[in-house]
Amino acid sequence: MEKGIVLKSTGSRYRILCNDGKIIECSIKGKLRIKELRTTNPVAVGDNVLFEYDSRSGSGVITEVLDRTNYILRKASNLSKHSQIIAANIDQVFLMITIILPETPVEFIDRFLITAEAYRIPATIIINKTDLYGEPEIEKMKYLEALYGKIGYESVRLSLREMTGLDTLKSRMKDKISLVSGNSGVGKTTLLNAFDPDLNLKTGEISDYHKQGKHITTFPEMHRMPFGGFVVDTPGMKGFGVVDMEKSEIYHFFREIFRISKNCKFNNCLHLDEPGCAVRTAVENGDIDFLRYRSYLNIMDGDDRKYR
Ligand SMILES: Nc1nc2c(ncn2[C@@H]2O[C@H](COP(=O)(O)OP(=O)(O)OP(=O)(O)O)[C@@H](O)[C@H]2O)c(=O)[nH]1
Ligand SMILES: [Mg+2]
Ligand SMILES: [Zn+2]
Repeated sequence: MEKGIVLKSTGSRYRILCNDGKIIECSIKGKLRIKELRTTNPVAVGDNVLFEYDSRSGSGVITEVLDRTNYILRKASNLSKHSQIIAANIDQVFLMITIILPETPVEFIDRFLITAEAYRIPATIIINKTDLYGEPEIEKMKYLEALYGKIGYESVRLSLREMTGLDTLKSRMKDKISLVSGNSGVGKTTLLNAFDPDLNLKTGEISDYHKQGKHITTFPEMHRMPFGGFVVDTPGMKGFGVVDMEKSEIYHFFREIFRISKNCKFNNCLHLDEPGCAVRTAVENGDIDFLRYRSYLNIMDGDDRKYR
């Protein structure tokens, strides 16, 4: 029996990094099932697994998934009760955004941040492609930095064209397991290639017509970094699903809304139109940013099935 960590999972095949540095392709034992979780992939990137190595074929069979410290899920599809595990055992998450080419919507940022909050995983925002920004984009970048800074999320400016901001990220990612998420085309895979040019991963072009990425990366994949630690590159998601969240608890994951909600008149206040709602008052006088409140309303308004 050998132990290793899952670098990549594509349906039925798994790439495992062993303790001794070897990389072994594995399949999975027929009966392997993870407790009560109903997921489409019982083994995910970042999982620590035990496997049996077959020296004749040079491949292995995973027999056990060791306990996870955490995992990030996403709905397999809108109607499905099943979820897909994006990654497990993650120390921290980075949301890469861009002001233009493509533009990351604020609601996308908020959906991501509340998901990280729900999983209690520290989150940092990376603002990439700063080389493309003129005056209006810089204004918007500063606005977002101030908005999220006030709530308690740090932002790091990055340009992978000019190679600025890389050292800050390296020092934060060193010796940790980090996940990089963000919409298609923001530059997640380009960042991995900048960290380690030997990776030579496939990156995309931004189509001028849609000003969007083209979903180049199709599976989450974990890469070992030359400076120590691992980074998980993920496919650009159109919308980061908010799973396993009751409507009545969504506001718990908007940090500043949760803080102020303690002053609401009713303790079951959902901050929609209840009398004596301290959250609405705070939105009106600018203590809570309207964009954040709008994200909250949109998420509350969303398809119920997303929330369980
Ligand atoms: N100008 C500029 N272009 C960049 C920068 N970073 C990445 N790009 C370009 O943006 C495009 C998309 O980059 P990718 O790394 O493929 O984006 P991704 O986030 O991995 O996209 P998906 O895999 O589809 O989710 C590529 O053409 C990169 O060269 C940057 O800092 N400045
Ligand atoms: Mg990519
Ligand atoms: Zn309220």
